Amino acid sequence: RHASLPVIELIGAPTDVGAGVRGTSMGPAALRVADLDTALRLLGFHVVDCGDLVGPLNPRQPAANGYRHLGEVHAWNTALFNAVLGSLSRNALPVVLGGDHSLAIGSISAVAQDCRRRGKRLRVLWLDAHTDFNTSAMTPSGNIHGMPVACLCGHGPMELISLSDRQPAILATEVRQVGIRSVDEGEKQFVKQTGLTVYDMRYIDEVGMRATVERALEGLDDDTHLHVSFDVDFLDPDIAPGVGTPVLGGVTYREAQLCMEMIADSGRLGSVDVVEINPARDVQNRTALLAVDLLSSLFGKSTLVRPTL
Ligand code: 5AB
Ligand code: MN
Ligand code: MN
Ligand code: MN
Repeated sequence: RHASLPVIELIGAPTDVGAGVRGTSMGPAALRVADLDTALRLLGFHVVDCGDLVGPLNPRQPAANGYRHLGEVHAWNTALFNAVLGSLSRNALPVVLGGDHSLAIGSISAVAQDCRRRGKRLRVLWLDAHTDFNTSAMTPSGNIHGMPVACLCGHGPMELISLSDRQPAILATEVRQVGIRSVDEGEKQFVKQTGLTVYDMRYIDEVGMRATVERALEGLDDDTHLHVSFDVDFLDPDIAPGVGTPVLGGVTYREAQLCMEMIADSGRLGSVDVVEINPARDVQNRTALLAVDLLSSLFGKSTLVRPTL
């Protein structure tokens, strides 16, 4: 292990209460079976597996007032908020093993609070097929995993927008979204109105992944904390079938590798969510194995010495 590298703390959050399709509660186990800890240790990191957080089971209720399982989502996010805040206060680098993407509300609320305490700037890189910018007024499903970015920006139920010490937890200008290809009608209007920076699949098609990630990471300085929220449905379902909400036309293996390598090169990575892996939809744990492969690149694994371009 290298003393200069941060300690990586793995925080399991085995829940699917924010999703419509069941099964992301098995995500942390799938990532452990795929040997995430070993992969990160091979890169020289000291890795501490903090085990799994505990929270309510999935009550399988329909949406009420535009939200499904609001109380349960709140309970999981409160536990995760505290765990991530603790990890950051130890100067560790927390990696949240989801779980559905509603967990980003708790993790990023904690990251934002820690940034304020340290006087750091925040950049959130949101890798996803979806913008996750719905509110109860526009959601087609009531599933809160479609709402975390809106909640973090202050648009959501009181219990989910007030986890951190400031409201809104983050500013829309701190977010960059990459890989987007499914946005609901009302959500689309709200994304535009808010001015979220979205690099959608068409953008990647037209300028390539390299220019896309360059722009998404533009303006990072020594004092910027970079949080990567990696929804595995960012990836094309042909290579990552184990997700609850697959969308055709996703990021290829090579594009994803380049994206992760460029983030590693930025040297600013401070925290990560790996969410929406659904082993119940997977084939021989392919999706978790792929996620581990990509996380290795995110944490600095490269094929050879980097050539000058
Ligand atoms: B994910 C949908 N927009 O709100 C909704 O996987 C899907 O965290 C949300 O990105 C997908 O229900 C949430 C149709
Ligand atoms: Mn192991
Ligand atoms: Mn998502
Ligand atoms: Mn998604």
